[in-house]
Amino acid sequence: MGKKAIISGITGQDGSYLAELLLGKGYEVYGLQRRASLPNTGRIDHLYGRKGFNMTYADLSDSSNLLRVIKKIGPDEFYNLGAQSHVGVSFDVPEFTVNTNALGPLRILETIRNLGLPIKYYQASSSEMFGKVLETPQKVTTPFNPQSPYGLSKVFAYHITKIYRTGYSIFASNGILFNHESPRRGQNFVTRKVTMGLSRISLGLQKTLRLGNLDAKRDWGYSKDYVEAIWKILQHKKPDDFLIATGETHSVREWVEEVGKHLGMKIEWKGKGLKEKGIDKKTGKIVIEVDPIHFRPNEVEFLQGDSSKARKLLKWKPRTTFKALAKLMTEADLIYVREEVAQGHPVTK
Ligand code: NAP
Ligand code: G4F
Repeated sequence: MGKKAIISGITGQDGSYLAELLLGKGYEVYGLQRRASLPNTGRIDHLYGRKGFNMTYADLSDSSNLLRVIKKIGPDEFYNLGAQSHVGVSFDVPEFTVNTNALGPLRILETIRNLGLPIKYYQASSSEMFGKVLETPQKVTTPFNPQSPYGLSKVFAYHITKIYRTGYSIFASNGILFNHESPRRGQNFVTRKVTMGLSRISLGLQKTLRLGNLDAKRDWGYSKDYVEAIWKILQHKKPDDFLIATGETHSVREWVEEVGKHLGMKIEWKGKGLKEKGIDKKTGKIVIEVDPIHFRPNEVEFLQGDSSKARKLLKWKPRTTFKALAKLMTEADLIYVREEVAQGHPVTK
């Protein structure tokens, strides 16, 4: 019989790709779904009915429910991907963010400890923990300097995972993943916001796209490549902490230009600060404007990861470049937007 894995956050970007990966490897997958007033399973609807795929209600804020579910399933592996994952939103809902992202992992680890079962635990740690970076490129050994409630909640989760590993001999590992994107990325993260927005503009369905800090730089990879690393981390012979990144860094501005190219635009920048505009040279139209509503109280300006430890010990490396990522996401969103229009979705001019 195949291994059993629980995935929290299965309805999210990474959870959906990880579920596909594990099912392909013959796992029995148990996804944790939280209650929502509208369907929240769009990314995994295609998996219902597939052999080995199971879903159950659970919430990372509910210890008794986590205990019941983990005890009943008795998994070999627990992938904790569930989180309030939006950095900007974490300034608006800091307590909820900490409850889910910091205390959620503690609740799972306490359950594993109390049950005394040999469950391997994966914690979805984040490059956001490096915050205002103290070293470049960032390594597994680089000190953390978080700048948001989200970043700090993940620092707690990172350390509590290490503490349960060393204190109670639980196989508990951290994957410090740098930004990773895909056509399944939430639409309020900058890469997807740009691929969706510029696709709509190219089809004449929207006039401009309003963004925040255009100069922020990120080390962007592809979610499908990164879930392979997540799986490999729990297959490693001993629990440990790994950093997963491409090693390349690009600005939001470069992402906009690259996406624009795939839509036949040539975006040039005019003006400074809040007055800066991105103009499509081919049409002369303004396609990007700056809106301070998207600025954060504290910003993480720069991230670039050194994943040499994972490349050596896990034999993992990213396969998708920045340019390839922009191409695949833009192509997917052009189709997505056309389908939205065909289905009569409202057009936001
Ligand atoms: P995502 O698309 O936002 O998915 C987050 C998932 O967590 C969703 O399934 C969400 O459920 C679930 N969730 C939220 N609050 C919950 C709660 N209280 N109880 C149970 N489930 C809850 O995020 P992602 O991009 O796939 O990222 C996966 C994990 O990796 C997250 O922990 C994130 O913080 C971390 N991470 C992501 C990146 C990245 O660049 N993507 C980088 C580093 C680390 P709903 O669908 O119902 O909202
Ligand atoms: O796409 P973002 O919202 O991602 P951010 O803040 O880097 O967080 C993501 O990556 C983390 C790993 O480092 C994860 F842990 C976290 O869960 C999440 O997946 O913003 C990227 C950059 C930021 O500097 C932001 O200020 O883009 C800048 N930005 C500029 N305009 C914008 C916008 N971000 C968003 N969301 N929306 C904008 O309009």
